Amino acid sequence: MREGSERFKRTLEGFFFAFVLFTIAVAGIGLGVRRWLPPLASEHGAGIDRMIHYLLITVGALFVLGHAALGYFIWRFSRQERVTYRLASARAEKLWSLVPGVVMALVAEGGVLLIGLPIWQQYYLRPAPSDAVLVEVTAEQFAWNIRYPGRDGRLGRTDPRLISYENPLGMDAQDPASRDDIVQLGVMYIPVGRPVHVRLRSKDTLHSFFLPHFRVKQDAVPGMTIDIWFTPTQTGEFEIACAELCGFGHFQMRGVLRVLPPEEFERWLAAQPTFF
Ligand SMILES: [Cu+2]
Repeated sequence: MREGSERFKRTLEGFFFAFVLFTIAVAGIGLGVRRWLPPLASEHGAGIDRMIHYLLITVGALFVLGHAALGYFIWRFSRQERVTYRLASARAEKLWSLVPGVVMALVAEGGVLLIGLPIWQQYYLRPAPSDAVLVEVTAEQFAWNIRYPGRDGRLGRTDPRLISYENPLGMDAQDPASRDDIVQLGVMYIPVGRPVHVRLRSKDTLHSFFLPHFRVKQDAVPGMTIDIWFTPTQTGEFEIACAELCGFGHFQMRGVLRVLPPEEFERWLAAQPTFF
């Protein structure tokens, strides 16, 4: 009698413990899906969110299932009087090795191929539309230099040898295309609803241009110009973050992104002084 109630108590404890862990896992997945990402403010970002949510839910479910199976085995076989073992047949062993592996590959990789590839194609493999707003973003320790091409729509020539305290981007004053270029430090203005074409560069080391609300994250690599584009869907003020540990001041490498209604953006742009 006494042994029976002891066993019952232990079983109850086991179930309680399993219930707590199960709740933490499921609540974690649920919270991740609903609260993890900041509110979405770009067009292609919906697809990226779909991909992240799909992976979080399916891989989360596999995680919970795997632990439920593990818990079951511990519960089931810890109740035996003696320690014994039973060899599985070669066939069962192969089957149980192969099937879960194939299922996991299908779930994870299948999702990446079906959901992820079209977004990848949309985000990276299409050139920016010709009506996109062109903005050059040059990262440096520890700031974001923003340059607009001005009325001619062309960014002027730059040369590292021309870089000085007064001319941080090394812009060439002799190039006519440079004359109307506009340079901002740390604050980037863009219009809502129009594609924005960012030409990303770096002056010194690796940085990563990160717009969390826009699901935009791209490394800036010295010596390379990397083109990305996205379409903002919300007006407001957002954060530009550096997502690459780039030195002692990395933590303060923040910029501000202001997304304005198109007319307001045009008015702002027209009011900016040119660099030269
Ligand atoms: Cu940085």
